[in-house]
Amino acid sequence: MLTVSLRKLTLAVVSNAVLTLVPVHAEDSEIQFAYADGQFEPKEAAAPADKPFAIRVKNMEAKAMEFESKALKVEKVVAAKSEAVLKVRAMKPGRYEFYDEFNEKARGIVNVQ
Ligand SMILES: [Cu+2]
Repeated sequence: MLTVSLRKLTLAVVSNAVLTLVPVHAEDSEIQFAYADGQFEPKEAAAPADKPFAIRVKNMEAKAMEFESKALKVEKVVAAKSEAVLKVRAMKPGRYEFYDEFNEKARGIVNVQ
C-alpha cells in the first residue's frame, strides 16, 4: 500500500533528521605523559584553563603505577604496560603537581593556562 510506504519513508526521513541534529561533541583537549624508568616524560605539559581536559597516562613499566594529583583531584592506578585516561574538571590557571603514589619521587606539573 502506498500509505504504508509513505509512512516508512517519513520515519526514515525523521530518524535521519534526528541523527543529524545530535550535536557533535567537541573533544576535550588531552595531554599525555609517559611513565618509564620511574619518571614522567615530559615532566610538564600545558592544559587550557576553565574547561575540562583529559590526561592520558601511558605506563611503559612492567609494574603498576598510580597517577595521583590532589591539586587536580584525580587519581588512577595504571596497570603495567597499559594506559589510562583521567578526566579533569575545569581548573583555574596555575601549576598543579602530580606524582606516582607508588614512587613519590616521580613528579610532574600540569600547567593550566
Ligand atoms: Cu592514591
